Amino acid sequence: MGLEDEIREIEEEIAETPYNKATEEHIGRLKAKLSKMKDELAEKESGGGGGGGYDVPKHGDATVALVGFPSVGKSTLLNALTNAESEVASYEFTTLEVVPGMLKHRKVDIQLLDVPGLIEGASGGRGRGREVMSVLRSADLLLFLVDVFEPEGYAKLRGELHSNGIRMDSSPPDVRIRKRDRGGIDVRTTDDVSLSDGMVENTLREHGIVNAVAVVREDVTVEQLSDAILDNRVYIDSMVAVNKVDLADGSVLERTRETLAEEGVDSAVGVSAEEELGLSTLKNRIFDELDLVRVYLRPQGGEPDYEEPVVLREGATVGDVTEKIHRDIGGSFRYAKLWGDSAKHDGQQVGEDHEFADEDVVTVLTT
Ligand SMILES: Nc1nc2c(ncn2[C@@H]2O[C@H](COP(=O)(O)OP(=O)(O)O)[C@@H](O)[C@H]2O)c(=O)[nH]1
Ligand SMILES: [Mg+2]
Repeated sequence: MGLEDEIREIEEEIAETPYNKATEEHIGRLKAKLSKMKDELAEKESGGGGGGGYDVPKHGDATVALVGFPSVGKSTLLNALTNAESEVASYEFTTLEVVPGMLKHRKVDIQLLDVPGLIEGASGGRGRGREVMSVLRSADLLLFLVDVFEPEGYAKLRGELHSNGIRMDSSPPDVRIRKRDRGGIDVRTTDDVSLSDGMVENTLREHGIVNAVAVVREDVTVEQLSDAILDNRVYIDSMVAVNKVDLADGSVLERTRETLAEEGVDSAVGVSAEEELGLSTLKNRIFDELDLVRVYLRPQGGEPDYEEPVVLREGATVGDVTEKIHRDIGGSFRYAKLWGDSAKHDGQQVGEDHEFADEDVVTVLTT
């Protein structure tokens, strides 16, 4: 029996088994087994490896990958959003051509990647699954592009990415597994965890771990627990744009809206790549979803450089900026002077731990 058949059998068994206290452990074990087998399948079909191998050069301040089936309008959108003059040469992969474009928006250089060839079953090694997935895994944000007439494509795409270890719009579960040489499995959980200790233990065993301390500090599902054990998942935010709205009437739009809402999407951006409609809304949404902070450097005694901010992820500190500009400033950090939303007053003196707000101005003083 092939792996696919085994997976189907287990799925059926789970569906047919009523869930109660008596069957809970058994179902937990089945689910652990299932997630492990699905992982093996994805690995096998994609030719091994959890991604990696095909490094996309990092350009710009952040990278957004366009995800969509053929003909939804990815190329058209890339051309409409990015400056053709600034287009870098395509990255050549063994069999995959990723077309990059640079979008400068609100002073941030956002690299958009048009990743062609994402077809249903791409994860299954048909097409160029492994390369596609490794490009997607390296992105800071996934922009799903959905054809207004085929909103069902969205769930399929997400399914493909999910089975390749890409976890969208969630954080890594708060689970720590420390393997050890002996002592069996020691499970520690916080009060809000609903999985039983036995279930956690079984899941670890399903993954071949027999000696470990497992600390679960969040109410995770069996799948999330498996994710934590496997440790080869990537966690990426995503957003949705619906393309070709120029062709759709009200009832089509309404159906699309409903289909997406069923998938938990209530804020897709409607665009027409061809007619260039909705693009500024889309750019702003991309910018917002990236959760960036822009920091303007001000040389001591000089004026801030408002043209070229240092771009960092939300939550970045003064220390992150000094790290980034270290080569330019030299010396070691003494303190920083700060202006902007995160400053208590103009020119506030702060240390390396201080967290920036967007559009802060900073002067770094070194020895
Ligand atoms: N009417 C309309 N056609 C579009 C739009 N965007 C793309 N198209 C057309 O759809 C076809 C596929 O677009 P393309 O960008 O090549 O799709 P890709 O395969 O996802 O890169 C082309 O004929 C485009 O001209 C749109 O917003 N409206
Ligand atoms: Mg294309």
